[in-house]
Amino acid sequence: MQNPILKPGKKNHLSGDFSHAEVTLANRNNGTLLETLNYDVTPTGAHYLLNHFDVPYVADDTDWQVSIDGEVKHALAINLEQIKALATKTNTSKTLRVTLECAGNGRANVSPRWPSQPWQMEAVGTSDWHGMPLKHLLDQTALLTSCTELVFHGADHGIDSGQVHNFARSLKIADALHDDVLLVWQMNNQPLLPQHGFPLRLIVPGWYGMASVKWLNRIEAIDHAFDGVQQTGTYVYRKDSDDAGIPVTTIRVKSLMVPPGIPDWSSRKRLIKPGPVVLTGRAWSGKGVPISKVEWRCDDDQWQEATLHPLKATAANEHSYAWCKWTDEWHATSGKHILSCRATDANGNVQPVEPPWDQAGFGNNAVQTVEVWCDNY
Ligand SMILES: Nc1nc2c(c(=O)[nH]1)N[C@H]1C(S)=C(S)[C@@H](COP(=O)(O)O)O[C@H]1N2
Ligand SMILES: [Mo]
Repeated sequence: MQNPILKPGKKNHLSGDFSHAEVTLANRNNGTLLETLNYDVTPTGAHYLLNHFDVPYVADDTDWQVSIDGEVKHALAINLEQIKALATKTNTSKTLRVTLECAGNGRANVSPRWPSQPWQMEAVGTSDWHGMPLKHLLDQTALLTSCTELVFHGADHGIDSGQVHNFARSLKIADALHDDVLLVWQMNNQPLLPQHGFPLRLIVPGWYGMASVKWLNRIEAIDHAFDGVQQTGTYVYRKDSDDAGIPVTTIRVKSLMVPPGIPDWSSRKRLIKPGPVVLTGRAWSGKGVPISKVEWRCDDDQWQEATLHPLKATAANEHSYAWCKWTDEWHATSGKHILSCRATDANGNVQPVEPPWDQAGFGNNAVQTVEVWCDNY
């Protein structure tokens, strides 16, 4: 009998209730709590999580080694202590506040949906990531001119689409050598948590999360286009399975609202009292492009422009890749209402009202809707 894991059948879209497999994934990969959008930096334990396989057990980070091989003049194996020493010696340590979002965020709101991690809207978070620019480590190896891409390999191992592999993603040389692509060993001034890539990961600001490879232990310089499972088998915008598609890269403009009022425990439906209600949330886009406008509306009323509160950058920590806070006040009247918010970035990209179709539910940046009941409770 053929092993069904190694010989997977064709996947089909789902509608209706979540499947057992989707709930299993959701229990492993937590989303953020939308009320933590109040914090400029997401509390570390409330940052969303997306792990394809199992979290590798790393007892001790001192002997964690990264090998750099392939199209390089000097192949190298360097441990984390040596990487930190190099950052100190070359004075290249760097911290960036980065909003990370999973490319599959919003997948569960696309109908019919793809059987995968069933994110509704909560796969986003912002952290202060500390490490050093990748390019300074690559300086030590001298990339050959034949090198066109770098493949980043994680230590996690599993099966997807019938293929046994370690999680691995590539970047084109020009993207990988960008000043802001970091090798990271701290998240919010603490060593990385095991589930966030301890002891070493990549952070690719402005890109959807899949590019930021965790448990990084190998960098492979190659002279061709990488076609690993996580590069070409998935993370491609496709209309259907026959579509060659377009690779998923940088984050699309998006905003979220902290759901106002108080929740009902099991349904999560929300109750507010009539009168003034503070609305607040966050908005972000990819590639370091700032947010130029956030609007919100109640039901089908006119869109109202909210006040933006961009984070203040410091010399030690630029904030161009971090989300922007927005606030406004709403005068709530009795009855059931649907609140929505939508952001526009400095390039004029606006969130659509309907999810853009993608067969696997990637890049869904449609406006969030929050249902509230207004009553004198
Ligand atoms: N090695 C490895 N790196 C990985 C992943 C993974 O499963 N394995 N998941 C990726 C995806 S899809 C996302 S969205 C981010 C999530 O990072 P976080 O769990 O720290 O929020 O990590 C990326 N890096
Ligand atoms: Mo992701």
